[in-house]
Amino acid sequence: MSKFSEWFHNILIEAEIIDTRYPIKGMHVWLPQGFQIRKNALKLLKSILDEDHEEVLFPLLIPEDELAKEAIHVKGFEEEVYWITHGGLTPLGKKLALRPTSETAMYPMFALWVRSHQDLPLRFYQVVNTFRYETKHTRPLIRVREITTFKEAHTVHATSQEAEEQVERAVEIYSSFFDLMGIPYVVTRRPDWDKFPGADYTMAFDTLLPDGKTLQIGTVHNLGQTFAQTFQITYETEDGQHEYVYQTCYGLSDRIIASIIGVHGDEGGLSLPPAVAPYQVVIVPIIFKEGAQEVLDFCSQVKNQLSRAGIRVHLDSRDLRAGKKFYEWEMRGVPLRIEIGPREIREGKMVLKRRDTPDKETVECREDELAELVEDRLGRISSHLKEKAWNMLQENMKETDSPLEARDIIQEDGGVVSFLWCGDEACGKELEEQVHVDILGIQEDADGTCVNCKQKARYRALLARTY
Ligand code: PR8
Repeated sequence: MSKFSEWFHNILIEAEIIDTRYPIKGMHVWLPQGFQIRKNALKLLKSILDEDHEEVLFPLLIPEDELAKEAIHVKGFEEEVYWITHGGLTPLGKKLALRPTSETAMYPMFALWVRSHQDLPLRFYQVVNTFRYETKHTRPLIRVREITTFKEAHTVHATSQEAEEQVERAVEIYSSFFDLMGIPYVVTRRPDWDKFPGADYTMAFDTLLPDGKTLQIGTVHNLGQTFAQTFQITYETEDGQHEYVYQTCYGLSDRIIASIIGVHGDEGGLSLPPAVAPYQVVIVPIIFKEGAQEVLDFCSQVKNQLSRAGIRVHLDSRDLRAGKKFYEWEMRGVPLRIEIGPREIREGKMVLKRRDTPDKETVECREDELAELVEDRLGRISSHLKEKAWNMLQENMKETDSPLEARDIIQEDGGVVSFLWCGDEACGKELEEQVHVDILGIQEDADGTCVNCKQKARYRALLARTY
């Protein structure tokens, strides 16, 4: 197990994110701390999506014949589907699949809903659990068999151009979501052999974890008319013709939380972006034998002030050593700590300690300016975490014009290597084998010669070791 892998597993337990002891491989229990981070992240995401999407909720089970209808799609998922075969003791006439994703649950219904061009576009999303019998090594939050936080959006359009535009819009939506949490990413168009089963093409977001491996954290698929033809989703045009619709879908998973933890954490534990931290601020009273009540009362007032300003704040009044509390809240990643003792009260000051920097700062605590001051520091923490994470990604992106050099870079330093590529599948697969990595995807058109086969290059492509 790599150092990061070990760190990641330990922090999930120590910071009480999830309990991995549930007796089914790849399925875990969200604990209150983890659940709060998840809830805050989903709240941010929903607030962006709700601007022009509608939230729905489809059943978990999909009848076998619907799942099997779209041949390429079902082929892509056949090894990963969990089946329900019985209701109690009675064998079911028709097997039911636990959704691995919901295209085949939703699209037969879309066929009923879409009638005329006036019904379009449709933009739906749901946040549900999906099930995939992953055969690769499972890892908590990263590769699970029950994806508990599957946010899937599905859109329906009259024209191919509108679907294209929706793909761009979805990339913008996910970019702004990841930006709020300071998670850096590269966006690529996946190679054809690695696209979503049934899609015309797939755009993917990948971030870099500290062990130099990338993690795919989101995907956007242009489905073209493939599913529309399979499920007969048609609409009547203004001049009375019947046309197939164009569709897109895009999804995120528990990997959102994995990346928040992995990208920002350090040897002290979690370091949470204020946007998702369960507590953004913790107040630790510094208590001596004398004047304890006065300190606690003062801390309470500070807490109320911050709380009134909408800041998620906790006063840790437990009868424990302050040092122990510091350690615990740092490990849990609380962005800002406020320390107040008798001396601070006397001097009208308080001590601020940011999780993301080593220094402490003593500030005046004028009541009317306090919330503003704390908000300012939380803003600085967000920017700093984001900047640090982006720098880390950029420092670990290298260019190469030789497969051997690519292999050496990846083996020694990990990270993302970019190169010129012809775009041919056989050449790409040969390259993947030679370098022992995956091609993440292509980023732009390019001139020159392919790093592997020396034919004309069509793209700049990225490769990395991936999760
Ligand atoms: C779709 N249909 O399904 P996608 N554990 C954790 N995260 C995972 C796992 C797993 N086992 N498998 C995939 N993901 C489309 C889009 C509706 C929505 C994450 O797309 O199969 C990956 O980060 O690409 C992936 O980007 C996302 O779920 C969506 O899955």
